[in-house]
This record gives sequence, structure tokens and C-alpha cells, in this order.
Amino acid sequence: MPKVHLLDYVAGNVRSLVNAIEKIGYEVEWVRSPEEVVNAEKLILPGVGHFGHCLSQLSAAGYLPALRAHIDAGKPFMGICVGLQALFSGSAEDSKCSGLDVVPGTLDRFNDSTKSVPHIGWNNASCPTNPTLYGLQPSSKYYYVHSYKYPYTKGKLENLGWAVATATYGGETFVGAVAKGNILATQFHPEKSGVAGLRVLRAFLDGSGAKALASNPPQTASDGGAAELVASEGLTRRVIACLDVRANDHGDLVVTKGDQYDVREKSDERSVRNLGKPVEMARRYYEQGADEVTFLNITSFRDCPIADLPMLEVLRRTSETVFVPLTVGGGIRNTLDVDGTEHSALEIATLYFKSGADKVSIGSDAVVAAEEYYASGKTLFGNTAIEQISKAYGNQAVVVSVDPKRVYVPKQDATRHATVKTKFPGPKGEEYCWYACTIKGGRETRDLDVVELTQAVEAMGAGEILLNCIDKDGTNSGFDLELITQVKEAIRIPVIASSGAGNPGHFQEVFEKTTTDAALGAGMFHRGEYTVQQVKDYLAEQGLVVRQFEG
Ligand code: 1PR
Repeated sequence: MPKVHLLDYVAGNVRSLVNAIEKIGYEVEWVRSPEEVVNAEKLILPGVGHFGHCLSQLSAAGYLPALRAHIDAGKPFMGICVGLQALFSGSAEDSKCSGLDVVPGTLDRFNDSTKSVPHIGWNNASCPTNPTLYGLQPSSKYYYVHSYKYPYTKGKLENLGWAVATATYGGETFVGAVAKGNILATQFHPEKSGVAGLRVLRAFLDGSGAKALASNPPQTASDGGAAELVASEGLTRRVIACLDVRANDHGDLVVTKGDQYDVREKSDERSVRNLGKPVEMARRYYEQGADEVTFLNITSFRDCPIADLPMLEVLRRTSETVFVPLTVGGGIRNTLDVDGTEHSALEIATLYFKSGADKVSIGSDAVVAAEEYYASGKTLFGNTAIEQISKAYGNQAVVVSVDPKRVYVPKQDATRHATVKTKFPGPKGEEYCWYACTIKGGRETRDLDVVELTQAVEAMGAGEILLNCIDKDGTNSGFDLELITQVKEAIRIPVIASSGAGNPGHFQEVFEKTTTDAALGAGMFHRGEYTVQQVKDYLAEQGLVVRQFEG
């Protein structure tokens, strides 16, 4: 098999990149020291997390001169995400760290006053003067996850010989990909962008992208290059399929689904509902066009040897064939192994990332951490799972899964908690409710509301909220719009609406009546009532922008 070298400079969640490269028919060889860079013919710099963290690691290990030498020698080089950012002169994310300065310019942060940041989801990468640059397609969508970007100014990079593809998010047009000579860099993750992304990787690996670019060099602004660029908002409505996984009564790992978190059949045997096999179902949803797949290990609070964590194998196998982001949740907390060894939440998350997860989702531990945060007068000590994992892997890699329950109150001031005036009064006609956070899959309710929890975890560095609702779970009655609106108003990070989806119209409703960033379904997909594709077709018919699966 032909080879490509991958630079291994931080503990990154690069498993999916390796899988994507292998899928295309290339073998990965790791570069583990600056001296080894010279062995590389084609080199990829994957990037995760924080610009300063990435550049200071590269610099401390002595990689920067070796990388420059590789690029100057005209050998193929590809940067992905922070790997693209590293090519610029610097970033506002860490003004003390310099980039490689191959592309002049400094990155800045998205403005979060009118939209969620990070920018997470599927967006364009369009290059009007060279629409098929490195296999890009104007009709395709690519998966982005980042808070910093290089703002696009017409002609600026083109005049320096760069071909530029852009995307627009909330009125800000930024560089989605740049290419020149031997260099390609993408802000999006090609390895997580389905077939559209694999096409870009292939064009880099087989050299066809660079060859085509050489025969169609970028036009400068003065000859009309970049002139046709129309900054259209390209972010699609994200539809996520979620698989709740646990061992059934025979010890087999199955996808299950509860009604208000009760996953046992209503019949006398009360056996665990078995809706199928996790790996097969994830693949099916990927092929139906799911934008992400989430696995929740819903009985993770039971003790299990770390080495046998059941989701590791599920992730390994899923990530070989599913090229969209994978999230895994359940049991991410400091843990005492059965042999008495202590494992930090960061170690557990690392195991998941190495097995193919792109994000981890934290439930119960986030509630406990938020309680401690308020008890200490909102002090951050840097020792929570959220802080440690987001520091190592970036905020975008940490999702907090919230399991709230409605608590009705007769008057707004009957509780210290943040209430909503509800259109669905309680059993005694109560017109207000607040949402109490729970832990251990709803088994324990705490004196903490969703606004407190989500604001605390945002401060700790969580990148996204998975907002379930126990009252709505499995009811097929639609999302809890009041809950979603309350949380969206409280925080700036993206929110995934979850619980209650029963038909495609519920997805339309949540996207149109709230500002949710994504919506998740489970039971309706598992029971075969609707496919993900049907949801997306319906949303498209209603005029909402969605990504369609490319086979
Ligand atoms: O607390 O960090 O170990 O994480 C445990 C994780 O497991 C949490 O994310 C928690 O939400 C989840 N969980 C625990 N028990 C259950 C249960 O169902 N008994 N499932 C559970 C949560 C909720 C959603 C579900 C949506 C959509 N499931 O994931 O998929 O409600 O369902 P629907 O579309 O069919 O209505 P920790």
C-alpha cells in the first residue's frame, strides 16, 4: 500500500483520520520526531484543540524548522483544522504563539453575540474560480468544528497565488480551504465529512488535486478571481441519530430505548428492550445521511473493568465505516478500577478518542462538578473532567449531556430556580415549571436547574450541550420547545435538542420555533417508523438546508 506520514505531536483524536486514509487505500506511518519528517514524502498535520497548545508543542519538540523544510522542498503537505491554522502567521486564540507564517494573516474568533460558537456542523467549501479544487464540489457539505477562523477578504490570498474555498457562518465568511503548489489545508475535517471529505483526502494522497491545480492556477482578483464569490450561509440543519446502548439480560450489548428512561418491556418479563446491534445500526444511520452518531452507554454507573469498557470495541468497529462525527457518553468520570487502580476521566476519554470517538459526552459528573462550582463561589480549579478533557482535546470534543425533569410550581417566585411560564400546566394547574437536573440516568434528582448547569459547564469549557428531557423521552410528542428556548437563551455554545421526536414535522418545528443548533432522534429511527433520510427530505421540502448522503 502507498504511504502517507502523519505527524504525531499531541494526544489527539486522530483515529478517524487513520481510518479514512486506510479506507482510501493508503498506509499511515507516524512521524514521532522532527528527524523523521525528512522521511516523509506526503505529510499530514492533523490538528486538534487549541492553536497555542498545538504550536507550542510543535515548537518545543523542534518540529517547526523540519515542517518548513518539508514545505519549502515542494513535497506534498496537508494541514487539517488547527493544522490549517498553524500555516498562518498567528491566531487571537494565543497571541504569544507564532504560526508557520506560510500564509500571511492572523485568525480571529467568531463573533458569538448573534450565534453559537464553536461553529459546529456541515457547511460549504466553495471556490468559485476553481469549483473542483482538490475534489471539492459546490453541492457538497463538509464538517467543521472550530471557534477561530481566518476571515476572508476578496482577493487578498488569491493575489499571493492561493486558491481559496470559503464558507459563511452567521454573516462571517472565512477560509474553509487553501491550496497552492504542494500545499493543501482545510479548516473542515475531511475524515469526518463522509464521501465528500474522502474525495478531498484522495485528491491530496494520489496527487491529482495538486496536478489539477497546477494546470488551472488561481486567478488573481484583478483578473476576476474571487469576484463571483457570493457569501451565502451554508450551515445545514444537523440531524443526529442516538443509540442508547447497554447489556441486555443475556449479557449482549444492544441498542435499547426507553420511555421516560425506562428501557424495560411493559410485559411481565420486563426484559431490556432490544432494538438491534450498535455497530450495524450506526452504519445504517450513516448511510441514511445522519450528520452525527451518538452512543450513550446508559448503565455506565455500574462497575466494569476499564479494559472491558463495552463501547471501545463498538467505536473501533463503527469508526472503520462511518465517516461522520461519533460521540460517546456514559461513565466519563474519575473511576476506581476493579483492581483498585485509579483512572482519571481524562484517561477514560483518551481511551475513547483512541478508539474512534470525536467527542465525549459527560452526564452525571458534570452535574456534580457544577454543584461544586457554585459551592465554591464559581471558582474554576482546572481539575474537573470537563476542564481537563477540553484543555487536552479542545472544547469541541466535550459535550455535556443533560437529563432534566420538569418540576411544576404555582408561581414564578415559588422557587429560587429559573422558571418558564408553560403552555402545558402541571397536574394541579401549575403555570410555571423549572427543569431539575438528574444524575445516574434520571435515578437521582438534584437541586440544580438547567440554566445553572449549562452556564457552569460552559464556563468550564464544554463545547456543546446535548439537551435531553426525561418527560419527553420516548413519547413521540415532539421536543420540549420551552426547555430548549430557556437553555438557548442562557448560553452561547451550541445545543442539540433531544427527546420526543416522533416524526419529521417535529424536527421542522424545533428548527423553526427555537434557535437550536441540532436535533437528535432515537426511537422513531430504531423502530423503523422513519429513516433519517425521510427527515432530511422533509426538512428540505420545507425549505430548510440539509446535507444529503453522498454514496
Ligand atoms: O451520567 O455520564 O454516565 O452518562 C450516562 C448517559 O446515559 C447520559 O447521557 C444519559 O442521558 C444517558 N442515559 C442514562 N440512562 C438512560 C435511560 O434512557 N435509561 N438515556 C439514558 C438517555 C436519552 C436520549 C434519547 C433521547 C431521544 N437517553 O439519548 O436518545 O431522549 O429519544 P427519543 O427520540 O426516542 O425520544 P453518565
